[in-house]
Amino acid sequence: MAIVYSKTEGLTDKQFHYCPGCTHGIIHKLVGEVLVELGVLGKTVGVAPVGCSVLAYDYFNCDMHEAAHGRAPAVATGIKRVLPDNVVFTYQGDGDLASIGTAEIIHAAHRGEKFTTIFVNNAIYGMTGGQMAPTTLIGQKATTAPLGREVATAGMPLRMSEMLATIDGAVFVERCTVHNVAGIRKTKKAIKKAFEVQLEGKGFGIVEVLSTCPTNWGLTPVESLKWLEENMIPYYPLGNFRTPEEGK
Ligand SMILES: Cc1ncc(C[n+]2csc(CCOP(=O)(O)OP(=O)(O)O)c2C)c(N)n1
Ligand code: SF4
Repeated sequence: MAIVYSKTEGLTDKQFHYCPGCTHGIIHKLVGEVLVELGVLGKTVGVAPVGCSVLAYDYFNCDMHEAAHGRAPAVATGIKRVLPDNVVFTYQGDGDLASIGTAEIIHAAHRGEKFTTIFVNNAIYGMTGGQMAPTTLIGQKATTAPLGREVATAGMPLRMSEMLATIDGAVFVERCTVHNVAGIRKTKKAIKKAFEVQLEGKGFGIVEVLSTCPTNWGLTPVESLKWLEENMIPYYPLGNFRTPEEGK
């Protein structure tokens, strides 16, 4: 029988540990496919975060480095500066990137470090059991906000892409979603573009991907996709915030 689909060589054969309906796996697949299509898998170094994707070093079929929570951009800076001909990326959740690692990501962008960040925003701390993240929506329940996030005490959810797009060194900034097929296709295009920007030596690039966490949202996989579409996208609008053509 003809093979019509096979797993990308950009991923190892290791079975994902992600919960059913979690879209981390889709995002992994897209990154793996892009690295293969760009022909850079053999010279790529990824930096894994702390969060549910802490084991990303087992899944991507390239060299990988682990970083302490939030510090992936600092680690990636060191790797890229020492190995400028290699392709370097970080893969980070919203707790990792938008909370403990806020300074690292902002200053890596500010310095115009020439690596790529895949930012997985699921509006919650997944790995540690559903605590509120800076990205948690108003009214969204979390273990540390059992009645839902309140503006008075927790402020408004942080829009990282919009903020990073104000920084001159961040030459490519786009927000995407993987809750449906059209969104998955656009996300792949954005990831590819972000890596191309790195290959052209233009500066820092980031793709924010809106992602599900059925386990901590307390929803089924299908309900989670709907919840993302109906609740996350209105607050986190999709689109490109910066391209090299516009930036400088
Ligand atoms: C220095 C440090 N502080 C806190 C933690 C605990 N911790 C591990 S993962 C995590 C949050 C992960 O959430 P996120 O980055 O959104 O990723 P997700 O699990 O949702 O994919 C926290 C607070 C840690 N490991 N190290
Ligand atoms: S806890 Fe949430 S983010 Fe983590 S693997 Fe499960 S569904 Fe995915």
